Amino acid sequence: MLKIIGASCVFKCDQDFSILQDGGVLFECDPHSSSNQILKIQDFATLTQEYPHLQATFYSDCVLLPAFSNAHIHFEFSNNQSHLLYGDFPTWLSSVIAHREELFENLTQGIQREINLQLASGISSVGAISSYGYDIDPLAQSPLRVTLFNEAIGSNPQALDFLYQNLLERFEKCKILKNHKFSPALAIHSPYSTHYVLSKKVALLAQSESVKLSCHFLESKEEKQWLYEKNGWFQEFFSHFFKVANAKPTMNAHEFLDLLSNLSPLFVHCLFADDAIFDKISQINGSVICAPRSNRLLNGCYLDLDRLTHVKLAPIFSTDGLSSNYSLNLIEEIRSAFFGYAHLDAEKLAKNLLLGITRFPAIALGNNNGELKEGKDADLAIFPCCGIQTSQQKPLHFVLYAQTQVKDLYINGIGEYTWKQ
Ligand code: MCF
Ligand code: FE
Repeated sequence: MLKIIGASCVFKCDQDFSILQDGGVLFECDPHSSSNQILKIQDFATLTQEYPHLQATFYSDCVLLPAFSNAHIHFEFSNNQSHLLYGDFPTWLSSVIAHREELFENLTQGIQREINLQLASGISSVGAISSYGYDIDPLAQSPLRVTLFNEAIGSNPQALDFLYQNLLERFEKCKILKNHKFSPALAIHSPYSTHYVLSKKVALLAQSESVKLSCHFLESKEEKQWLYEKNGWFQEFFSHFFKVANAKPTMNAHEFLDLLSNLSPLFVHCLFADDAIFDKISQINGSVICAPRSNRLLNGCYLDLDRLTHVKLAPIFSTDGLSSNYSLNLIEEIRSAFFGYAHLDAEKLAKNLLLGITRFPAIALGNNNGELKEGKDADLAIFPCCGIQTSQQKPLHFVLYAQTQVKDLYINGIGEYTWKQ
C-alpha cells in the first residue's frame, strides 16, 4: 500500500537543509507493517503523473517535513503547574523534594494529556525519562515512537541494591513491551545524585543490553562546584534532606564520562560544561540536548551553541518536562529559543533549530527518521504556514509563523493525528 502527499514547501532536513517547492513524498502505508518507509521525494506533479492510481493529497500554504523528535521529556511531571519554584536550581530542587508526593497523585490524565499534546504538536518520537515507571503503559499504548529511559537515582550506599533491583524491574517490564515503536533504554539521573557504584552498574547494563543511555549533566553551577570542588550548596542539600553529615561526591565529572565512554550517551543541559568536557563528549560520540526554557527557568542562562559547534557537536532541542516548562510544544520551544539567542545569525539559527528537532535527535536516539530521504521511516508532519511559498527566508519564516498545531501527522506511514477545525 502506497500513498503520496505533497506541500507548497518540503523541508528535507538533510545536512544542507534542501528545500523543494511544490514537492511530494511517496511512502508505504501498510497498516500491518512495522517498517513503512519513504520511497521517493520529487516534484508533486511528476510523482502523481508517475503513479496516477495512487491516493494523493496536496497541502497548499503548508510545509511538509520530518515529524519532530522531543529527545528529553518527563511525562511523570505533567501535573506540575505552580508547585515547583523557579529562579535558581537549589530553589527548584528543594521544591521538587517538598512536593514529590502530591505531584504524582492522579497522574494518568496528565500523562495522557501531554501524550496527545506531543501528537498535536507534530512530534512522532520522544525520549521519555521515566523516574518511577508510571508512564510506561500509557506510552507503550500510544501511537508515539518511544525511547523509554528508565532512570536510576540515589546516593545512599545502603539503598543501592534496592534501587538497582527496582530499576531492573521497570527495565524488564519495558523489554516485554518492546516493539518497532517502543525501545527500552536507561538513564542515570546525574553524577551528583546517583552513586558511582549504581551508575557503573547501569552503564554496564546499557552496554550488555545494547540500549541507549541518557543523563542530566552539569546543569547548574552548584553541580559544577560539587563535582569539581566537592563543596557548596549540595553539601548542605545532602545534610538537610538526607541527614548525611559531611557528604562528598562519589565521582568527578571526568570519571562520570569515563563510565559512559562506549555508550554514545545523551547528555542533557551541560550549561556549566567547560571545553575539556565538550571535547570528551564529542570524542565518545555523545550528544548534547538543550532544553532552553527549562534552562532559563532553573538556571537563568542558555547553552552557548558556538561551543558545541567548535567540537562538531550538533545541538538538539527538547522541552524537558512540565517540571521546568509551561508547555511541551516543540515549535513554541524553538520559537522561544530563537529570541533567546539574539546574537546568532537569524537564518542559520532557524535552520539549526529545525535540524535540532528533526535530524539531530533522530541520530542521537538511533531512530531511522528525522530526514525526508528514501529508506527513512515515513514519520511525516504537515504544518500550515501562511506565505511560505513566496518567502525568501523559508526556515526562518517557518520558525516564526508555522501554526503550532500540526495539520496531519504520519507515524510509520499511518495517519495518527489530524487537526479538525
Ligand atoms: O530536567 C529537569 C531538571 N533537572 C533534573 N531533573 C528533572 C527535570 N525535570 C524533572 N526532573 C526529575 C528527574 O528525572 O526530577 C527528579 C528526577 O527524577 C529530580 S531529583 C529529585
Ligand atoms: Fe530533565
